[in-house]
Amino acid sequence: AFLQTYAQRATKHANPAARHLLETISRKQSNLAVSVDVTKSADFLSVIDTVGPYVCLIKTHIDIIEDFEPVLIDRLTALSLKHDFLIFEDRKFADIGNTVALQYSAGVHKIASWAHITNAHPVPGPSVVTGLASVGTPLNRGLLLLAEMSTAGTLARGAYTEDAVRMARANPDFVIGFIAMRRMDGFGVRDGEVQNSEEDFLILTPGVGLDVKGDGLGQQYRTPMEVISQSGCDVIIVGRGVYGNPASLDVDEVRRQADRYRKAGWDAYLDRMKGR
Ligand code: UP6
Repeated sequence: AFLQTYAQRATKHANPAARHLLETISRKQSNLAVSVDVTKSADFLSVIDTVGPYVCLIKTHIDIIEDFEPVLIDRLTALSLKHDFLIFEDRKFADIGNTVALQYSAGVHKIASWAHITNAHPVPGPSVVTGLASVGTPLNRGLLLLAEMSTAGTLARGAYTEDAVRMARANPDFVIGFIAMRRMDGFGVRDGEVQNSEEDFLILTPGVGLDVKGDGLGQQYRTPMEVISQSGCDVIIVGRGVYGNPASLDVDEVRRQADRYRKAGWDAYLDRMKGR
């Protein structure tokens, strides 16, 4: 799939959220997702309104907002319509099926009601997908499994990564892809098994930065060229690379960085497609 254009993949994808994301990437010429890891509602909305024109997707950690009120979700949704991006709540569910279904649908945040995409750790086994699918499928949502992580010393590797891909393959209607550092094509295919050639998992990749290699807390950064062109990933997820560390809310600078990462991500995609 990674040698087809985003637009070609959009026409074939069975999941509505995946199709919507691929169409948005293609329309906006942006494979950039900005991860808005700030703790005040006003800063959250300001960063999103600034980077909105440059992104296909906004990634949230809604549970870090200190002054959360339900109206924040109305504002976020309004910005997603204004700027034409999808919303990915990076919840990293990791409990039994019944509990994740409740965490996804209920509580203060009611994630399933507004996030087009969320994600889960495969650690509980297939029931984490079944539990989330019971809530998300009727709402046309999509799930990513964390097959790998960007952190130094991650345990998500080897047989764990292979099993994550098998879990996805067993639920292709709801699982639209992975958080991973490279393409997962051919992963988890046992001897004698044939991989479905129509399979198209999206690879969304954090740990992307143009200026630094790490953050001193285990995060490891690679460039958009390494991630999209060399490793075949589909979407770059950038947080502090766009708004700084500590977060600078200088609107012009945030806009400049969002534009810079959008261009770097798109150039890396054009590089991958070169001569195809
Ligand atoms: N994230 C990672 N690595 C993973 C999975 N998720 O960094 O393997 C998330 C973090 C953070 C964002 O939770 O929200 O991606 C990366 O932010 P940064 O660009 O500021 O490092």
